[in-house]
Amino acid sequence: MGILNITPDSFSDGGDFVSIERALEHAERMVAEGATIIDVGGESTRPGAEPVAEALEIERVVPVIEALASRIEAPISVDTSKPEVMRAAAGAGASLINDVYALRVPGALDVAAETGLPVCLMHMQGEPRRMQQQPQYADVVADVIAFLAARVAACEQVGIPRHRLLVDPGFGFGKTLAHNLTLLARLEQLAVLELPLLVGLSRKSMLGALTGRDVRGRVPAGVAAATLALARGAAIIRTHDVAATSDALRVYLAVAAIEC
Ligand code: YH5
Repeated sequence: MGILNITPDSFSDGGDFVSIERALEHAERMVAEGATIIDVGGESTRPGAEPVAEALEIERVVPVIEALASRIEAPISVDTSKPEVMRAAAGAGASLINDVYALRVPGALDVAAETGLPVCLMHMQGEPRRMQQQPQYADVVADVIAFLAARVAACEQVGIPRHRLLVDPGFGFGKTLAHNLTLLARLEQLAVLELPLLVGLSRKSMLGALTGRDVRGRVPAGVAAATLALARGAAIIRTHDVAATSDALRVYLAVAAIEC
């Protein structure tokens, strides 16, 4: 899963012709590099990031999803927590809802059910502005599993069947370095949920903490982390760095295919 962020840079706020064209080119490059899903996001959920208004988020993501849906074969996912963005994205051609709030925003469960789309439910403790202040768990793996199981049950209650769900432990979302490492080491235990596992590790601060590198220098660490996640049962890797990750995954899968 290649990440396509439609968030403001120094030249534009997203939504204008130039930023749509740039987004399409980036998505097409990621597909050429091996991405089989493109994850389109219009709101930053990095620690400390400010929320974005609903209308602005729709303005950013809908034109890109519409254009991509007609230009690429790969399914398009929408990284959003807002019900109206989910609805608009589904109308524009999105095939998957990727929600870091796991449909906890009021109205999101019902809208997600109405779209009929598959949903990735991610674990997060707290909310992006403050989640890294004091993350605390009794047992991070058990707590994440219990949370995800409860969200799966909430989905089933509103008519989203299990076969439409994926789960994600939410690396970096309300977790210390020790919590993130424990989750990666024990990722196999999430198999009790019996759902496909999506993980996002690329460029995250846990990689910076381990290597001392800034965001641009974290590709090798992210590739190592992605490979470890795959070995422990991940089905989908969400990454900014598609070419490098896809090479590593090919090596891993070729070795995993050998009968021992
Ligand atoms: C995820 O893990 N993450 S947005 C901070 C960084 C780098 C990257 C520099 N959406 C996930 O990618 N959706 C995001 O530090 C996600 N799983 C799913 N399913 C955060 C992000 C990032 C944050």
